[in-house]
Parts: sequence; structure tokens; C-alpha cells
Amino acid sequence: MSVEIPSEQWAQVLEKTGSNVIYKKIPVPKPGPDEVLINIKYSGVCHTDLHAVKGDWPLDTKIPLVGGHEGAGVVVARGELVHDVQIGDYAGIKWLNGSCMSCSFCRTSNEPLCPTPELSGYTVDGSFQQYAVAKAAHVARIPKECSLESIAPILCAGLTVYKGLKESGARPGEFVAIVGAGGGLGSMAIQYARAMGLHPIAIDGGAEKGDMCKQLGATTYVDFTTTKNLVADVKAATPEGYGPHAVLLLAVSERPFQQASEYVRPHGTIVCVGLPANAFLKASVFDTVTRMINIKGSYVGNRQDTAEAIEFFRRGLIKAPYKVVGLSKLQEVFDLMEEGKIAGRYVVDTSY
Ligand code: 8ID
Ligand code: ZN
Ligand code: ZN
Repeated sequence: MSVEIPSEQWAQVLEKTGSNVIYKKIPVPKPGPDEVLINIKYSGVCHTDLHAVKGDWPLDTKIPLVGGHEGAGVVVARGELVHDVQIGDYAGIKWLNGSCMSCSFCRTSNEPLCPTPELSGYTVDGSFQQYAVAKAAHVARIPKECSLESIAPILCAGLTVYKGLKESGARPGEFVAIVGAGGGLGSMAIQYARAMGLHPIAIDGGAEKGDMCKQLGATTYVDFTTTKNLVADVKAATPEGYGPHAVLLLAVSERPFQQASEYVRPHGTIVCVGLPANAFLKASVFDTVTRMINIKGSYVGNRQDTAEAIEFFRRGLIKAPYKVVGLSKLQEVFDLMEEGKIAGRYVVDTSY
């Protein structure tokens, strides 16, 4: 089967760190021998994309850069070494665009820890364009029955929170605090937590996010902008008032990372996922020891985690809210995100 591929396409390009993205035409890339070319139909917009634009992290992006790493589309071309992905298949661009596959991390399916990763929308061009390339071994396999529009946010947000919840060790029937629950990752986390038999306590700011969190299945909503005592409120939302068994930190500010050890249940686990700029963890050594608190990080997920996160979605268990706008409006989405005004996720449609 052959598909007509244009030589030019629309893309959002970052030409200088810290400046606005520019909607313009650029050449369509060609896949290498072990790569596929995906006609991206929809892409979610992750806060990581905004961190990349602003240069928030101690890791440089490529410049010029096409961002985006929640790209869902159709495979239109493949390199000669690719056999297990067919033209016409649905596939997804994830944050991990490629990894070496031969280091000891890749060999043990810890490929996000590969020392030489290729990162979509960061070190290689991502999904804010109509055609994007990725290593065939790493593209997400998307079942044909799935809507490309609504699966896009699963490719980073869904996968990441699913993995984070697994890393937390929380078991069915236990409570997990989701910090930043009204955002893109957070709204997914409420749904995955529910689907995994956990009781999610949502923490975020404002009434709109509160309503959404409750609708998605949060047992309690704690508004960090109005509460008089966040630690007491979170503990009170758990049986016996001992605090949640796990905390998933998804917020883009440092304060909640410092606070979590004050309300997590003794022997509980704090999982850091959000990546606020220049942030540090601080926890009382006395509390950490005498309350036996675990503090750890979780970074996206491997190919199996991806398949499992997609399977939850395919079964209809994950229905987090999103709004669709044209790719041409990406800068407006970034502006809203910067102001913390997005409840759930934005998805861009690459056709306008
Ligand atoms: O693999 C990873 N670890 C990974 C993968 C994907 C994304 C990490 N991330 C990181 C992103 O880079 C970003 O730093 O996770 C973070 C959250 O991404 P997002 O969900 O895409 O961002 P968002 O939609 O803007 O949501 C953030 C929410 O945090 C809330 C905001 O109100 C917003 O709803 N928030 C903030 I800012 N301060 C808060 C606080 N003190 C807070 N919620 C509760 N308490
Ligand atoms: Zn992301
Ligand atoms: Zn490797």
C-alpha cells in the first residue's frame, strides 16, 4: 500500500528558547531505516512542551524545535528494517522517541533511563506537525477501534500517571492523593486510580477544577488556594485520619513537593512526577525515618507500560476531559497553561 506524502507540511516551530512558537510550513521529514513516518492527526499539549519552550530544565532542546509528544496518527511510510508496523496502522509518538536498545537499561526494559535517548519535541522534532518520525520499536501501537483524538493524551499523560501509580505500590482499596489533579496528568490520574481500584483524593486550585475532579471520581477535593490547613484536610479525607497510602506529585510548583511528607500515611510512598523549574525536595529527616516514608521519582513508562495504559483506555475505563483546537492556536494554549487556567488537557488538530 502506498500513500501520497506531500513535500511540505504545517508545523509549530520554536526558533528561540523563550519566544512564541511560529506556525509555518516546513519540509516533511523522511524516516530512517528503523523508523516510521506518522501522519499526525491530533496531539495533546503537555506542560513539558511549555517547559521546553521556556528553557526551564537543565537540558537543552534542539533549535529550531517542533515540540509535542502526544501525537496520534496513521503510519504512512516506514524504513526498510521495519516489519512489525504496517502502512495504515494507527500509531503514537511518545516522549521517548527512541533509545539505543543495547545498554543495560534498555536491555532490562528501563528504556526511559537509557543514557542516549531521543526525546520527541525536545531533542528531536515531535508531534506539533502533520508528519513526524519515530523509531518503530518505540511508537505506541494504537488499536484501530480507538479515537485518535481522545487517545492522544494517553500517550504521555495517561502512560506517565499509570506508571506513577504502579510505582507508588498502592493497592486496591487504598487512598492516593493526586496533587495537581485538575491538570492534564491529574485528570488522567483520577481516572486511572479509579480503574485500578484506588480512592483518589484530588488537590488543586479553583472551583472549575474541583467540579471536574469530583465528576471524574475523586472522593474528596482539597482546594490549595482556599484551604486553611491543607495537611489536616488531606489527612481527614482518609480512614482513621492517618493520611493517604501514596501521593502522586504532578504539580508545577515546588511547595507541594515540600508538603507531601507531612500528610502521607506512615510507611506510605511519595512519587514525584511533576518537574517544576529549579525545584528541590525537602523533608524532615526525623519524620521520614520514624514514619518510614518512601520518596521516589517516576519518569514516563516503558513499552509494556504504554501498551497497558492504552488497554485501559481501549476498554473504556479512561474518559478524561479535553478540548480540541487547531494546531495554529498552539500559542494560545501555552498562554492558558502558563496561567494555570486549563482544566484537563488541550488537544490540537493538525488540519487547521
Ligand atoms: O515522566 C514524567 N515524570 C512526566 C511526564 C509528563 C509530564 C512529567 N511531566 C511533568 C510536566 O513537565 C509538568 O511539570 O508533569 C507536570 C504536570 O504536567 P501537566 O499535567 O501537563 O501540567 P498542567 O496541566 O499544567 O497541570 C498542573 C496542575 O498543577 C496544579 C495546577 O493548578 C495545574 O492544574 N498546581 C500547581 I501549578 N500548584 C499546585 C499546588 N500547590 C497545584 N496543584 C496542587 N497544589
Ligand atoms: Zn508529556
Ligand atoms: Zn539504551
